[in-house]
Amino acid sequence: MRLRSLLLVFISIALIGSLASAFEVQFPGEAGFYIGKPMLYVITGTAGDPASIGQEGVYNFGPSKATLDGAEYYDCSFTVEGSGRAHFYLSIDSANNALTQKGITFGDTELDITPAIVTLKYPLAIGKKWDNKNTKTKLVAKNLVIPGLGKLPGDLSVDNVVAQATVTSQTIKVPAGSFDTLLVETTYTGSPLGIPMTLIQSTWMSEDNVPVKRSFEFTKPTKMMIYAMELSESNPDPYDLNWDGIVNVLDLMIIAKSYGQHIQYVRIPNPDIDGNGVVDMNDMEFLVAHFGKVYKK
Ligand SMILES: [Ca+2]
Ligand SMILES: [Ca+2]
Repeated sequence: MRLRSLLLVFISIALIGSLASAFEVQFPGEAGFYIGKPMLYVITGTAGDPASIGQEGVYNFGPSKATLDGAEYYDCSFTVEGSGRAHFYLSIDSANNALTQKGITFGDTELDITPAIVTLKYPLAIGKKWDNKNTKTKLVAKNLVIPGLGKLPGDLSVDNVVAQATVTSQTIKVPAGSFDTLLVETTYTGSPLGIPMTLIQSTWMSEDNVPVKRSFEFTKPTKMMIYAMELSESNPDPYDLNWDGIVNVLDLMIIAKSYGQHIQYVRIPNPDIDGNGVVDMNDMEFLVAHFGKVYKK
């Protein structure tokens, strides 16, 4: 009897696990990266000013572009008022269903990766892995701060940087709500100046292709968080669901598409405007009441 109930518990856990994680993120095309639509994140970890923890910043994927080594990249930025801006140079590779990263700048520090590295390879699904072992990847860092060594005086060049990514699933709670996510963990290893170094970049992707949480940390030679941030609002405006600056029929279509659905985890855009857990007439009425409203971008 005891065994049977134990068995039941295990079966239920297995079922819950499979239900919670039964999604894949397909390559969403250019439109699926929310280009130029501001997303709010709260800083939860930093190697910089500890006072910035708890501060909110705005992340933008583009829309402006930068040319690096003769190729165009979206200039994606994370801006915290009063304490500067970090840039991520990303490219949507439609031919290979991937998102690639060319470089990062934060403060004085500049990182350049040649060739650009694949950070997300679609479709994203549990158990998926990829790496850059077939390419010789070089990282050049200017004004890099290494834990235990301080700020390096010249450029630091690291040959044969190995990046290995794995995808698992996780349900997480961030200020924007509870999300069912796919966790993409990329481990970077290399030996600058003969010192073995490991960096782990983690991105928790929602089923709507939104990074709900991100972190970047050294695990070798010492453990040090470079940055960590979490999505702080699921929708900057609850009625302008697609963030194009106006409440209109396109937003209504988002509700219509998921009408009647029960929303267990937060969706982006979130059709459950009133947050009662189901996409229903209330949400329609809220949206209709704000129909035609124009928002400043
Ligand atoms: Ca809209
Ligand atoms: Ca609702």
